[in-house]
Amino acid sequence: MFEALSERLAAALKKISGRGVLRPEDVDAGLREVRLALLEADVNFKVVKEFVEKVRVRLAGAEVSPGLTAPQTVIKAVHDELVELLGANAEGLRYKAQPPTVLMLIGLQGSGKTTTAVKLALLARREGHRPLVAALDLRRPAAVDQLRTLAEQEHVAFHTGEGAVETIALAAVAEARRVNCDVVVLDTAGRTHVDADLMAELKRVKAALPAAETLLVADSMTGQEAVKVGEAFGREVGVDGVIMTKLDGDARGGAALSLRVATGEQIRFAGTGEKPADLEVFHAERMASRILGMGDVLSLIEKAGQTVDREKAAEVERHLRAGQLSFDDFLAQIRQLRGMGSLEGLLDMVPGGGQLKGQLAGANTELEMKRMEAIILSMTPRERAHPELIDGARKKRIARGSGVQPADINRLLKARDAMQKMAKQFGAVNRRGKPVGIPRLGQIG
Ligand SMILES: Nc1nc2c(ncn2[C@@H]2O[C@H](COP(=O)(O)OP(=O)(O)OP(=O)(O)O)[C@@H](O)[C@H]2O)c(=O)[nH]1
Ligand SMILES: [Mg+2]
Repeated sequence: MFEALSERLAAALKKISGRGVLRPEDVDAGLREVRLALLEADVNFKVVKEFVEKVRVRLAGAEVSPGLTAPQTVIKAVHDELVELLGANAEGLRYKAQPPTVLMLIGLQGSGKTTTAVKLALLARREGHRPLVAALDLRRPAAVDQLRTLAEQEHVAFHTGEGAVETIALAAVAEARRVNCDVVVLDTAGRTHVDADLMAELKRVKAALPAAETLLVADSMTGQEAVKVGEAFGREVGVDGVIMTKLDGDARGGAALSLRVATGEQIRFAGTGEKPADLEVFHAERMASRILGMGDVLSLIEKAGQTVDREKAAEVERHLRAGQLSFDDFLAQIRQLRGMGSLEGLLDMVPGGGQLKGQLAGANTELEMKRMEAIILSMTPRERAHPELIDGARKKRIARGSGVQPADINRLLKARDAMQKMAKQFGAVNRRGKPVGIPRLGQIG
């Protein structure tokens, strides 16, 4: 999730010079790139402006933090500001002391309200509560059936009715009391655009149930519209929190920032798939790290300092830059990564790592690393130094030697190519003709 924005910011920030002093022109250059990256990620332009100014204030007169390079200092400031903007505290469902807890889901058509209603019901049940979902989307009979079917599949209590939506909402609460349910999730109708009729309907429901919490469900693919949508629902109906859906897709990330600013409310949950279990409490820290694609830069620096063999790292780096990544280098990288913890956790912390992680998705990465190591150890020194020598016959021999399939060898060759390609991108030379100073595994610390 958020890969597009994170890759973009990673590219942007590496253009800042790596000098030890944070000069105003470095800050300007960095912030210009941050602004462009955010705009391209579809963050609303007003939000971008505000955000960039806040980072500028944060950086005004700041010195390069001890142990960090200038770009890392800017990254840290952007990261800290993101966390602050997104809201530092992750919070799950707020249950009412006096049941039932009523949650009203509102949002545009197709944003994910119906799916999320069932997801929230299951979350409540996991937390020991008894949920009921109610269909208030009466314009489309199919909408009622959709919720009914999902509820039945998950054995969640369901209610609907006919007539005025606010009457049905009240009846749903009464029904919940009758069947001893203490959480009621109201699924409302959506429209393709912010629409006066819909707003009036939602207001009536809300007036009938003053104790309900209103959660705006928003598709994370929503672009510049996000602020308009957030402001309209906030102003007309009132919003107590936001749920971002479809964060498993290639969401560009902008909507989370825009909605947070537009509604003034926290992003509370993240939908991460179509299945009823795919809902997570939203974590600002985690999200900010992902947006940056640098992950938690500081903890990476800490970890790297403890385990990196600097000389070997420098050599790998030289080879990467020259476009000659050998399998000896690759082996050193793998071993270094393994010494530092889980590969996936680490990839989150490395610029561009999201890309690699995508390619590894679903794999058992620990096992995969061991397998890679075995394969490399079955290569001759010449093959390690010159991977281009590895033809079909050699692949077969290496596969036999390491007890894997030739397809596994191909995967490893591809992984090396991907790493090499990434390194070439990051190793590019900046405008002033100096190598770009981005944090790399071998360099930081
Ligand atoms: N991948 C993914 N798909 C999701 C997620 N949430 C919802 N969807 C899908 O998005 C589509 C629309 O979801 P609904 O729950 O029907 O949306 P809605 O807001 O109820 O739509 P209307 O009732 O038409 O206003 C469905 O195909 C869902 O499966 C999510 O977090 N990830
Ligand atoms: Mg629906």
